[in-house]
Amino acid sequence: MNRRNPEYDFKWCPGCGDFGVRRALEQATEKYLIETEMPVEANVVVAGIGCSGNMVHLLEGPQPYGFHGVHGRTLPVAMGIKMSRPDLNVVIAAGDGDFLGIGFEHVGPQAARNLNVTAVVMDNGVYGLTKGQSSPTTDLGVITSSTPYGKAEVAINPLSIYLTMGVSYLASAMSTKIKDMTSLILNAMMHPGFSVVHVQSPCTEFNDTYELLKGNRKKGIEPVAWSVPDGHDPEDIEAAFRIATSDGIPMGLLYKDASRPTFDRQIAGLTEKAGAKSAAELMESYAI
Ligand SMILES: Cc1ncc(C[n+]2csc(CCOP(=O)(O)OP(=O)(O)O)c2C)c(N)n1
Ligand SMILES: [Mg+2]
Repeated sequence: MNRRNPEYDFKWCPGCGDFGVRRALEQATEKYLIETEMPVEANVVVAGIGCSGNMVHLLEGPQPYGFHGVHGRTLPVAMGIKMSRPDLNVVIAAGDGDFLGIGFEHVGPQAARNLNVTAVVMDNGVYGLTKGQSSPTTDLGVITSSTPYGKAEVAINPLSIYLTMGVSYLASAMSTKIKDMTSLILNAMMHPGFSVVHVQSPCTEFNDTYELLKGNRKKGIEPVAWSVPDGHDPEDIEAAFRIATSDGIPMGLLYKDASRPTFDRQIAGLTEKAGAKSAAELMESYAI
């Protein structure tokens, strides 16, 4: 519940990083509407299941359409929407478990297709909604409700995986840095192709990583998060890989390739080539 939307209870815990992501997504959407002169109804938020899934309920009054699908299937739903209505701005809001656990198999194919959608992945390194089981981004040794003696696997590196799979716009952000996140999300929306903004969005209840990410000088804790250097060329994929595989978590724009054709364009070209078939021709094509 908040001042702008007293009807809806967001069901996020105090201090949850997702509040910051919501603010950035709201602001990026508002700016996108101004820049593109599109109506708010031309925007769709597709959410997965999890605390992050609450993102479908964004603004009070006129707001993007929201599609709250099933766990791990934001990408197939987003693909369905984008292929039937390529004119819409489709934004995915998913958790680390949703996008990189149960839904992981969809990332590679959509990156290869360069599906023209934006995925905002809210990474809290845990399955927050179901009360704290480990996720693919939980660090080795962390005690969670599903790993009571410590997690046995190392955390995956989502940034290098996205690059390997061919995501054509990749940014990394922190939920407390709303201004940076807003511009990274806005640029992702404007990008022609599959864009991912991977956000560190800590869970105060089950995996509070604020101090780890931001550091604490008094306690001698160095921050894990660091900024992508100003001189980084986001079109240089090797440099992007070097950044993605460095120690800690880089923040900023890692990679951007706006030259690849998008999937909707590609399919429109093929449809034109194939031409329309009559019902009789279609029936004939099924005959053995
Ligand atoms: C098919 C299916 N399996 C399991 C669940 C239970 N479930 C709901 S949310 C969730 C994990 C969510 O984790 P994440 O995507 O990281 O989101 P968070 O809550 O941390 O934002 C699970 C396992 C489900 N709803 N559907
Ligand atoms: Mg999570």
